[in-house]
Amino acid sequence: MQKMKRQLAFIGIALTAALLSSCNSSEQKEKEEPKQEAQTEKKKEPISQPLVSHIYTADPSAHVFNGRIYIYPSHDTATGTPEDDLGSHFNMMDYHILSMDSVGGKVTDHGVALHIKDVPWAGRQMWAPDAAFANNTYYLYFPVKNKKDVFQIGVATSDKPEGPFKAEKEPIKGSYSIDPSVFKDDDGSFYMYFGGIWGGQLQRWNNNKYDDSAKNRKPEEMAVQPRMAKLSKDMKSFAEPVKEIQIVGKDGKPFTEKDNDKRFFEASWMHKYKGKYYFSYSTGDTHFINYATGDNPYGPFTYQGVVLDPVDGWTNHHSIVEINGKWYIFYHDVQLSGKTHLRNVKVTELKYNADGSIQAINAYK
Ligand code: FUB
Repeated sequence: MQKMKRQLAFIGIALTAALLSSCNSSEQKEKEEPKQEAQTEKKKEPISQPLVSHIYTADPSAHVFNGRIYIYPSHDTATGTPEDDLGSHFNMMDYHILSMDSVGGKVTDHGVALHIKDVPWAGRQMWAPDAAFANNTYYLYFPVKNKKDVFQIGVATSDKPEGPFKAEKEPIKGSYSIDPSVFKDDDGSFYMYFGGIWGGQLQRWNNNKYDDSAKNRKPEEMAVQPRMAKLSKDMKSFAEPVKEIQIVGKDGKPFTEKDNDKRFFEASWMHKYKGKYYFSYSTGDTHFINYATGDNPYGPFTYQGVVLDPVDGWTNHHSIVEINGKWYIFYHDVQLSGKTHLRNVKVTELKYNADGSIQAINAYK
């Protein structure tokens, strides 16, 4: 009898505890819901809208050719490739060139400019391209994995800025990794800046030699630096061996991997402002676009600060260009899809301070 009473008392306690805990969790829920509402109310407003919404576009490299603005973006598509740290979900297969007569003007999509099936050496993943004009020809530079799954950089030509482009049969000799960006200096020389770590494979290239087994750098190790080479007059080959660029802090020292809010990750871009060379890049896993300045195209480049704060989506990639006396940054976020591999390109004005420093941009109000 005594035992039964004890059992009944235990059951009573257990039931009361269960009831209380269910009350607590529904209270908890109630507490969480308004919090979510408050977050929705404070939803951040983008400072600019996608340039096109009928296709997903990313990594915009902008240029002014013949007085018109041309944008050379990646063309994101939903291929269902599972997401991983190597960026396999960025499984793009072609390029579409966009153009407009002014910032804010109507944007034209010129259709497929180059498809992976027309690049004889390509395997998969057409990533961020760039373009240049020389020799009365438009050159499209693009990274794609070769048939051994190693990224290299290809070149294709056209007599029109919007293409269609015809790819060379082989990648640029000595090229590797991703995100080519081609800069024309005032003396007419062209330089290509490139590279990207992790899925971009730059950590596997040391002294221009490929080592498949090379791992991502450890926090205390020196950060991997971007690469560059002068282009030959034919614009289809390097005029010199690929060089490593030095990005250094104000103390003159290169960054270590743990300085990942400052060190180079991918998305090189070079522009010149008042005689100085501005090398800008993405910090990848910390999502900033940063910049460093130097006195010549080879560097070293001294870290200066942030150009663009993290945008919605994992990647951050940009180009900086002067149009009719004003400077603009072309960039992307994921406003249309909310998905990291389905991005949309945008543009906003970029301003300098009197000392030549760039006013950091936050893409949301
Ligand atoms: O678009 C694929 C890759 O994502 C680019 O090459 C990187 O810069 C990053 O934006």
